[in-house]
Amino acid sequence: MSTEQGVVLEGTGGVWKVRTEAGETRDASLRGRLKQESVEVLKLAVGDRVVLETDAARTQWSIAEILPRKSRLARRAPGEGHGERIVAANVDQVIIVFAAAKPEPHKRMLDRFLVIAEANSLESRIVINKVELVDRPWVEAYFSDYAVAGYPVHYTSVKQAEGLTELHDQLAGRTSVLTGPSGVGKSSLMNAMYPGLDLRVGEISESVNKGRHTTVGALLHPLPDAGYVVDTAGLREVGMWGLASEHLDACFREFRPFLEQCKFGDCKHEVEPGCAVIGAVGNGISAERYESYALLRGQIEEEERKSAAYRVVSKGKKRRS
Ligand SMILES: Nc1nc2c(ncn2[C@@H]2O[C@H](COP(=O)(O)OP(=O)(O)OP(=O)(O)O)[C@@H](O)[C@H]2O)c(=O)[nH]1
Ligand SMILES: [Mg+2]
Ligand SMILES: [Zn+2]
Repeated sequence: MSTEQGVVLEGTGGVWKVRTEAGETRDASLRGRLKQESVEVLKLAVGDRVVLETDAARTQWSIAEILPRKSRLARRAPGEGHGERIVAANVDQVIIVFAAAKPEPHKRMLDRFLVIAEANSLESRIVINKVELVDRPWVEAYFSDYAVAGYPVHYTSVKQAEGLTELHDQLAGRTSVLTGPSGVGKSSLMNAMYPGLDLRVGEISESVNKGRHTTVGALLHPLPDAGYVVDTAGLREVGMWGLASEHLDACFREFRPFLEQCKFGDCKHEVEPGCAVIGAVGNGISAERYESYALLRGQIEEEERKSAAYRVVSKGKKRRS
């Protein structure tokens, strides 16, 4: 019996593709004992590091052990309720790509992606592609809130081969989740940075994949320079509504220095007197980011009200039956 360590690249129908340290790809199933061991095992995800075992003939491989994760991206905010699904494990960063134009950037959507990454305690990196289509000072001013908030922002153009080396350097040796709206140039960026690499990034259009990605899950692509890129459709739906409204404020990273200074411990930063967040708007927190917070908070609270009402209704039904 010999063992090998590897990284899970994808999983379908109980068979997991695992890339070994030697760079070979093996199909493996979860060992029976592991299957029963705990719920955690049911959440085996791409990016997980595992120990593979094989028989003497080296024909059958099975996953004997899942090594501890250092991070993960989940469909539900960590520790908040049931039904958590791990999209990818051992993620180092989330790369959020938008276009400077065509399609027009949507900052409120960018904020949602950032909240999702923050809720999972993951670093984010923002990429604004197609910058050759717009005035450079304008676009840098337009996204300046994010640099001020502390996010690295890359300005790239696949067309003019701009900013690609810098982005490439940040992907090397790390596991990155690449995300962003359709048509912003995610696949183009990957192909430009890794010529000849057959990446499926964005290949499956979101609409086609919509009904499938919950079961099929994400794909992990090995990069030539030792990193990985996770290709996952519909990060937009990940996590957000599992986040409790009172945790949203800390997901706006530039709010954090002020959160302890609000007069009330349970301050929602809406209308409360002595709110340090509101006090910092225009001076540490941009008005737009604050507005985005208020908007999202309203949406999450609305979801919470709906699901509380739903729980009451379904409880009543159960009792009658
Ligand atoms: N002008 C310009 N067009 C670009 C640039 N990068 C990509 N494009 C074009 O934008 C369009 C969409 O690019 P894709 O790479 O397919 O976009 P994507 O983000 O992968 O989209 P999905 O796979 O649908 O999520 C293509 O026509 C590209 O040629 C750029 O820097 N400048
Ligand atoms: Mg694509
Ligand atoms: Zn407050």
